[in-house]
Amino acid sequence: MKEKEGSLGLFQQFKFVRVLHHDTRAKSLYLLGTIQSQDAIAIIEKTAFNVQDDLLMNNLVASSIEDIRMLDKNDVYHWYMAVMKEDLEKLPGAKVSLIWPATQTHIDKYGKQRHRMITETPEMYRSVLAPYIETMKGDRIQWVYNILSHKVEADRIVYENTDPVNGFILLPNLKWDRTTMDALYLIAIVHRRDVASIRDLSKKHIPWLKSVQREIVQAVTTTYPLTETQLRIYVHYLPSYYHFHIHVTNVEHDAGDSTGIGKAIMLTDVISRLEEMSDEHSGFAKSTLSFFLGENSELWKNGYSKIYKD
Ligand code: G7M
Repeated sequence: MKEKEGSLGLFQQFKFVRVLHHDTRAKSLYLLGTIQSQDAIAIIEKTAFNVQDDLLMNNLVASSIEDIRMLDKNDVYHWYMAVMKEDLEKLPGAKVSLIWPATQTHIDKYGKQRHRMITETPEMYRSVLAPYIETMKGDRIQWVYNILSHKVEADRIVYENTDPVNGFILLPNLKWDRTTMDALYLIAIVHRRDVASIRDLSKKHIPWLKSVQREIVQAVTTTYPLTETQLRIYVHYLPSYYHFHIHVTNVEHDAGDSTGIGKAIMLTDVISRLEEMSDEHSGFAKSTLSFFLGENSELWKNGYSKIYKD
């Protein structure tokens, strides 16, 4: 088995503890384990088919089914089980991600949990979320700073505007296998550090947001065989990481909760809501925003559950 330097070593040391979550629809398994006595999370996800390329599809049907056996038939309906051919470079069967060392926040995030809808007023934001965001800066977003300083993932940058205020880096989301065009998933991480979430956006940010959106579209459509109307460009509220970033997916891609109501807001809608705000200093800090929240999260357990008390 060929693997990038060092990473297989780490995965080999993974000692299984328990299943955090099995998502049968997304065909993903979230496992808790340990590596060198520290918590680790392994995410194993079956890859999607690549249907972009007709040749590949011909090939897939003709030669990629290694073995097939009919289970049953009924009138015009026939069903089979099959073994697919796999190839680590061209046709990998699964994508594996490892989080190590994993924090309790990671474990809470990936474990199966029930959810709550929160209607967050500006006062609730100030008293509950804003102090929580302060605890989520620094180490928790080290991966973001590593990308912004070109320490990691630099060879995968799709586009960069290096301006410290207006600039951003566009690169593949770790959730993308980097080949399946129908599942294209990029993120744009801004260079500036004064916007943690949309709550920090106000009318003065409109020209900046518009230029970021324009540059994203330009970069994606010149790099990949996709047009502007095939892209879903959105932000999360709540995000998991409090440094402003924008999600870019192929509109065909089912990104699960990531595009769900109560979490995803289209960037164009963010911009037009700002445009509709009356005075010059208005922004999302003065809005009421709704989102869903996992019951395992600190924010629910030590924050909003105390307000809702049900
Ligand atoms: O919910 P939120 O908007 O905070 O989503 C953050 C996104 O960043 C998720 O879609 C993650 O898959 C993605 N992401 C998280 N990490 C830790 C990394 C990383 O290290 N590299 C890349 N390229 N994307 C990441």
